[in-house]
Amino acid sequence: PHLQSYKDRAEKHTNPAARALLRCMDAKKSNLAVSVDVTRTKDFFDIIETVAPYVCLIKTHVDILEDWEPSVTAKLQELSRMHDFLIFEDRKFADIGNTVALQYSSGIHKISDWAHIVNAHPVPGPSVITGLASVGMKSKEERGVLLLAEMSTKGALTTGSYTTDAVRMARQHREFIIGFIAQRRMEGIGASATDNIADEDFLILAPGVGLDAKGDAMGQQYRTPAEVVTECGCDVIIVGRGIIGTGRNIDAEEVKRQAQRYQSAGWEAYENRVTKV
Ligand code: UP6
Repeated sequence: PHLQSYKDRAEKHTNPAARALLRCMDAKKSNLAVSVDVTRTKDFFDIIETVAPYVCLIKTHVDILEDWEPSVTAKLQELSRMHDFLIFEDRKFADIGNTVALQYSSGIHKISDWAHIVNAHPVPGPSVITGLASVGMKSKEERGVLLLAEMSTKGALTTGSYTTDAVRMARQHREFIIGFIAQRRMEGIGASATDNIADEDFLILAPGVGLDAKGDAMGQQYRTPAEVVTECGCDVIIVGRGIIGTGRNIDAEEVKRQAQRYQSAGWEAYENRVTKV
């Protein structure tokens, strides 16, 4: 599917959240997700309002907001409708089915109420999917889950049979698992002769993307949009500090400039991929 256009894939995908994301990517000519990793709500919204025209997806870690209040997610949903982007809460669920169902639906954040997409570590086995599906598949809204098949960090344990088994798990739940956090394409991995892989379309969202730095002091590793999208076939580039910077003060002009720069680089990398054949 990585040689097909986002538009064609949007028409064929069976999950509503995946369809909505692919449609938005095509409409806005953007495969850029911005990771808004800041601790103050004001900065959070300043960044989102600045980058909104350039993104298909806003990735959040709402649990790092020091002054979070229920109105934050209401406002986030409003911005998502106004500026046409989806919301991905990077919660990385990793517990037994019953617990993840509660973490997804309840607590102060009530993630399933507002996040189109969430993610989960496959480490507990298929029950993590059953747990999340018991909430997400009941929702009237568009909901989908990504499994973390690979991580971007140095020394990550997400390799070999772990990754293969993650893909096998996803293949059993294609109505709800829309793809992976990974560094390359995953279709067909670990498939048996009886699996119908011809129409498999997993969205690949890749973190660890940067144009200027190769990594940080805490194990993060960066690749360029061209490496990630053109060479490795990933669909969405996830960029945090490359766009929002590392300083305590947010420079809106610079954030805007970087968002435009990554949007162009990501889209050019995609065009180079789909026209390569
Ligand atoms: N993230 C990774 N690597 C993974 C999974 N998730 O970096 O394998 C997330 C981080 C962060 C963002 O939690 O929110 O993607 C990357 O931020 P950065 O671009 O500032 O490094």
